[in-house]
Amino acid sequence: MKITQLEPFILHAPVTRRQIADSTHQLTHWGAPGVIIRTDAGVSGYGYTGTHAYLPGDRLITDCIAHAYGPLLIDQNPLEIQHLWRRLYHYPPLQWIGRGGVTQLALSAIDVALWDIKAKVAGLPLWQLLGGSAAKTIEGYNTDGGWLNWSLDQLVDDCRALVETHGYRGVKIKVGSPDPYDDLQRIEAVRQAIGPRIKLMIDANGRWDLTTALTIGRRFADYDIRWFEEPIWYDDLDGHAALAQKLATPLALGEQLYSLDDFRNFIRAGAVHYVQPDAVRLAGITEWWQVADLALAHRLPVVSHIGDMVQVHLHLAIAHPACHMLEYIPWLNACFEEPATVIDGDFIPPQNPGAGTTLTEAALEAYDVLRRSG
Ligand code: 0YR
Ligand code: MG
Repeated sequence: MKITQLEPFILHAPVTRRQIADSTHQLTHWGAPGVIIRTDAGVSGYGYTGTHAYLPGDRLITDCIAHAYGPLLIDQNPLEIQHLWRRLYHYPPLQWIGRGGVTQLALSAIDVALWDIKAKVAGLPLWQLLGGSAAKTIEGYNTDGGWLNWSLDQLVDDCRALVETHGYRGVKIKVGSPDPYDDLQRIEAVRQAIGPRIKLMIDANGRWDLTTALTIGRRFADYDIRWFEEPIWYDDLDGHAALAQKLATPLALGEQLYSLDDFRNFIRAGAVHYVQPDAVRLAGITEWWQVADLALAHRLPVVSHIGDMVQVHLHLAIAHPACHMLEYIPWLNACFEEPATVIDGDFIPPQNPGAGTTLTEAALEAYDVLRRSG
């Protein structure tokens, strides 16, 4: 079996409600720059990464896929993923400019497409190819009701509806307001609205400095916060280790870490409790699995960040023993042949062969800005 062609795409799909914001980002669309890898066997793999739909940046990613990695992939056997991954990851002229950022996101999309091909050739959903079982429950927690640009009333109404109407047993809300006491007020109101049994997570998206995170973080214990996510600048290992020591609330991070080595350093320093690798920010499923094994060896739970808007990570969560819970944000739902689905707070195991990444032709027609811009 041989790779014959790489066909890049860039989806820009609208977020569910006009515009959302966390402490650091504002967006109206979710971006999915990626690639369809075609083979001589008639099977095609779909892979993509996740962005904030900034076209000039997304074009760098698809150019990297098509022009930098593409020539290394043509005529290769797509089933030999570990071999290809090593070759691409360590290809000297790309390693020189890579190991993070654009080149890495490009590699992640390619790796996901290769796993999609492998599972389709096997005729299995990826979770089953990787040894998982549909008998395992993956609890969904929802992050699409807690945006920082919501008014307090809207925030509380959303969180209540997620729990009471949609059956979620966990919600995550954003913090990192200019005045952190506003955040405490929002946390208190949400905790009151959802009651004591629902898991409540908070996410500062790296906004605070160490002093603020320490001072405000001490108050979180009053609201039974399951985890405090990205409290301070992503790379500040010592700062996170200090917070982990001094706060009662567990720390979660990983969505801005790019490598197995980054995760090893944070885990070894005791700077993370909930490990949040993202297969489309790491170098694909291949490196995600390495990180999940590393976390398992330290008996730490893995709760992936979902730059892919869940599709791939649902398969991984079902298959990997360190996973029991997964984030849910529905922004790309309309794009897939089999969109990830939560019923009564739990994910439904996907049935189609592949990694869950196959796009509908209608989605490509409607949202592929690369086609449109030529
Ligand atoms: C929106 N999930 C996150 C989204 C998300 C961000 O900016 O990208 O909130 O990546 O922190 O936990
Ligand atoms: Mg986050």
